[in-house]
Parts: sequence; C-alpha cells; structure tokens
Amino acid sequence: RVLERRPRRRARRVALVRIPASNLDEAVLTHVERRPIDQAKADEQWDDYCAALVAEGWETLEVDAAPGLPDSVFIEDTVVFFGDTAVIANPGAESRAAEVEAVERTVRALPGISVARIAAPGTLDGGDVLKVGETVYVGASGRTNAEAIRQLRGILSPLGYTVVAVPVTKALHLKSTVTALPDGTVIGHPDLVGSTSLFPRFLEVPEPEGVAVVVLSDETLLMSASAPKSAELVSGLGYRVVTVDVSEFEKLEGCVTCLSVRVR
Ligand code: CIR
Repeated sequence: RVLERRPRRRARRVALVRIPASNLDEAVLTHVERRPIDQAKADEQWDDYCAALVAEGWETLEVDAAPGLPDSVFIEDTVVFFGDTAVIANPGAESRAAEVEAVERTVRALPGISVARIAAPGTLDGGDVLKVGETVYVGASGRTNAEAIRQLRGILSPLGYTVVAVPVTKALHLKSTVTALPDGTVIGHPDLVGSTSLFPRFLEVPEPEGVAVVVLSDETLLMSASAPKSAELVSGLGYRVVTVDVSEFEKLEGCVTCLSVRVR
C-alpha cells in the first residue's frame, strides 16, 4: 500500500528578540575585563543576527526596547519555553531584574502559552537552562540558586521533564559552557565545563565561543563567527552551520544563544 504523503503545514516559528540599549558599555561583567564597545557595530551585528534568523524561517518578535537596561539585549536570560509553558526567570543580577516585566507582557500575549514564574528568593537566568529532549540541565551558577532550581523542578516535573542540576563555576552560565546539537550530543569547551560526567554524550569543541549553538532546525545551527574551527567540526558531523559575527556582544559575556529565545 502506498502511503500518500500529505503536505505538512509548517508551524509558525517565532523567536523573541530585544533591540540593544544604547548604553551597552554599562553591561554587567563577571569573568572578563571591560573592553570598549563599538555601539554602531553592535547594532549592526544585532540586525544581521535577526536577519539570519529570518533567513532561516524564524519570525522575530521584538519585546519593547529597554533604553536604560544595558543587558536587556540578552533576552535569553529572562524567559525559557517548554512547549506551551513559558517560565519567566528572575535574573540573578539585580541590575537585570527590571528586564522581565516587558518580556512577560509579550509572552502573555502569545496565543496558547501558559506562564509560570520563578519567584524570589529564587533567582534564575535563562542562560542556565539547557533542554535536551525531556532532560532539562540547569546550571547552579552565580546567577541561579538552589531555591530557583527547586521551583523549576516543581514546574517541570508534572510536565514530564527531568531537571538535572549542573554546578557551574568557571563561567557565567551553564550555556556559556555547553549547549547541545539536535541529536542530543552536548558540546563544550574543556576550559569552561566543570565535569562532563553528567552528560550521556559529550563532545569537546576547540574554541570557547564554539560551545554556543542555536538550533534553527534539525539540520541547521547558528554559531559564532569567532569559532571557525568549532563550526567546521560541527559541519563535519552533517549539520549546516550558519555563522554570525557577535563579537561586540561576546565582549559583554554574551553569545549567539543569549540574543534570542525560541518559542517552542
Ligand atoms: C550579564 O552579565 O548578565 C550579561 N552581561 C551577559 C549575559 C549573557 N547571557 C547569556 O549568555 N545567556
């Protein structure tokens, strides 16, 4: 019997983004020395980043600008999606707390999304949350505390996810140390990752900026132009790699993942 293949209607793919504030040079820094920021270049890199998402079939939805909040462009830290559930974070840096309000407003306006939140004394940055299938790795970092990890478990266990906490000491967030390929392989850099034993499949990449991949589809990954060897390694594994230059944001401890949040 010949099975007829009905054309599948593509679900809408939406990514939240937030335009850079004009005081990027006041962003919080923890593990790196402050270097001068070229604001015009940063703005251009952000435009190119958004254009790359659009070119790969993602619609960008802009959260209202936060002109006085230098880290607001790093929108990944403020909300995490688990299917139809959005978890609004409670950023661990005090200067970032005010970023959440407009993000929550935008998320609440999305159709079919239910909203949970991490509440004080819990603090959690979205950059500490890495989903690999039904497993949710969460960094116990300088930004994300035990109380927030407990709250996240409480939210996600009933949804069928297992929350695995990972100590993070050598970098800002879990996702500054590791991310995952579409096949579930966790990739990381030896100088940043503490212990790899929590991950069932782990692969080293040669550059610290190469740990960050944004999964755009089962085949396509977005990576930083600062990590050409890592991009080559990943493309050798059968993935199509799109690169973007986010060097101005890397000076602020950001990376490709933190500039957007995919609604999924
Ligand atoms: C911060 O310290 O919060 C920002 N300067 C950088 C945040 C980067 N976020 C991320 O990697 N998820």
